[in-house]
Amino acid sequence: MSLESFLTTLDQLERESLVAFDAADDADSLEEVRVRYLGAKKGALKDVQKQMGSIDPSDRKAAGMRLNEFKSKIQSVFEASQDRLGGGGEAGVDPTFDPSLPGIRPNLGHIHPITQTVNHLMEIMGRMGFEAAEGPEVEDPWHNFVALNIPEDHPARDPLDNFYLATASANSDRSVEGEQLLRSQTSTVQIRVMENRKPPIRVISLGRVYRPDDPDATHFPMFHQMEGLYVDEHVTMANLKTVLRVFATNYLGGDVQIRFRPSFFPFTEPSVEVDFLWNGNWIEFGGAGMVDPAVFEAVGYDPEKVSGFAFGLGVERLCMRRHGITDIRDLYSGDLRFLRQF
Ligand code: FA5
Repeated sequence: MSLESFLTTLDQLERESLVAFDAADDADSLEEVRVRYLGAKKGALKDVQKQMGSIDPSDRKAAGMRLNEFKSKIQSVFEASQDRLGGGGEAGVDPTFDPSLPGIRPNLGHIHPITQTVNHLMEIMGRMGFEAAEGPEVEDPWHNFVALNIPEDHPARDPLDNFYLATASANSDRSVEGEQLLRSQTSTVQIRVMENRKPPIRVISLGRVYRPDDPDATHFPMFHQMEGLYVDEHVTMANLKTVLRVFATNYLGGDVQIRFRPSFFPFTEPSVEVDFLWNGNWIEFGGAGMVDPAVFEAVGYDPEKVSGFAFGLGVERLCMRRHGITDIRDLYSGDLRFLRQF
C-alpha cells in the first residue's frame, strides 16, 4: 500500500470515528463505538496497524507517526465521551454508581459533657464578674486541711476518706511531715488565691477532686467541683444567696427551686447545704457559707476588716440535673452511644 492511500484511509477513519463517538448518547452505544474503532481484535485501529506491513520501508516512519497521532486522538475522544456521559473506566459508565446516595460521614470527636458543663459554668459566673483560678490536684495538707481550719485530729483527714500519696513531698515548705494527697475539695484554691492576692476577690475554680467513695448513681471517686469565693468589705449571706440564685436560674432554668439547709463546714460560719429540687426530691448540690475568721487569719487577712462567702458545688450533679442524666457512672463509662448525645 502506498503512503498516500494509507494517510487517506486514516484521515477518513478519523473523521468517521469523531462523528461516531460524538453521536454516542448512552453507555451501550459508546461501548459499541469503542469496540468498532478501538477493539483489540476487530477494531478499525487494529486493521490499519496491520496495513503498516505493506508500506514501503522508507515511508514507514511517516506512516507510524501519523498512526500514533490517530491513536491518541481517538483515545482522547473516547475518554471525553465517557466524561460527557458521566461514566469512567474501561467498561464505560459504572451501573452501581449512584450520585444521589448520601456521603459517608467521617467520625468526628466532640467535647465531653463535663467539659461542656465546665465551660458553660465559667461563662455564667464570668458574666457575674467571677474570674477563673486554678490550683494543683496533688495537694499538701496545709491547703487541703490546715488553712481551711481542719485540725490534725479532724475526721475529714482520715486516710479512709482521702487518697494520700505514698511519696514524701519536697515541693511545699508548708506540708505536714511531707504528706501529699489528691485534693478532696476545690476549697484548696480559696487558700491559694488569698495567699497571693489582697481583697477584693471574686473568683471561681473548676476542677477535679478525689474521694474514696463507692460509686453509685450520684457518687464517683473522681468528680468535679465549682468553688466560688467572694471577699470584700461588708459581704453578707444575702449576697451569697443572690449569686447562687442568679447562677441556678441561668444554668438550670427559671423554674429551679433552691433551698439552704443549716450545716457545718470547718471553713465557713455560718454554713449551709445547697439543695435543688429534682424530680420532686431535694437533692444536695453543694455546700456554702461565710468564710470563717480562722481562714482569714491563716492567709493573713484581718477578719475585722473583710468578710466573704464561699461555695462548692458538684459539677456532675449540675450537668446531670440539666440534661436529665440519672446515673453519674454513665458520664465516665466511655460508652460512645451515651456520650454522642451531648
Ligand atoms: C465540700 O466539698 C465543700 N468544700 C463545699 C464548700 C465550699 C462548703 C465552700 C463551704 C464553702 P461537700 O463534701 O458537701 O462539700 O461536697 C460538695 C458537693 O460535691 C456535694 O454536694 C456533691 O454535689 C458533690 N459531691 C460530693 N461527693 C461526691 C461524689 N463522690 N461524686 C460526685 N459528686 C460528689
